[in-house]
Amino acid sequence: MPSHRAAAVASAAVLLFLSGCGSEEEDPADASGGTWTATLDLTPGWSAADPRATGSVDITSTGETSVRVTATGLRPSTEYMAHVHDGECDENPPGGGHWLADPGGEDAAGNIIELSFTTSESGVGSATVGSDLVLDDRAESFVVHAPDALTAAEGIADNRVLCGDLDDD
Ligand SMILES: [Cu+2]
Repeated sequence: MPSHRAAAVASAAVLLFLSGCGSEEEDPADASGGTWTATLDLTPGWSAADPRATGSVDITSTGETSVRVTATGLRPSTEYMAHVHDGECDENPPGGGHWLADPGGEDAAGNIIELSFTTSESGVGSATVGSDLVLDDRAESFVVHAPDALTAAEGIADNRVLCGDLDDD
């Protein structure tokens, strides 16, 4: 007797995959948003005054913006300002002007991405700031500014200590 061959009756199981109603949609025309990183390097004007200064920044900008900056080698217990800028670091001055959310709007709070941090006694500073503004590809760099009083005391023409060109992740 030939061995019985079990006839497997494969019933076609109809599987209903219920996809979620809210499928993800991306608008290819929307150039806003993204993530960027930059290594912050000394600008030429400060290379003699603060030779060990360096830093980094991580930016996530999707719907809203979060900026995290860390820096070392700065002056102790000093408040620094920082912004997203619209020029590259090899421009003069390094980083050009502020990135403006509305290019026709004011160069002021509410239309720029700005943060400040105060360094420790060992010259280390960090900060994380959130903003409702969403960056776009006009954002080119991140600049850390020394206080004007320190800049003047050092006899340096520009207060831009650190600058980093933003790289898209
Ligand atoms: Cu600035």
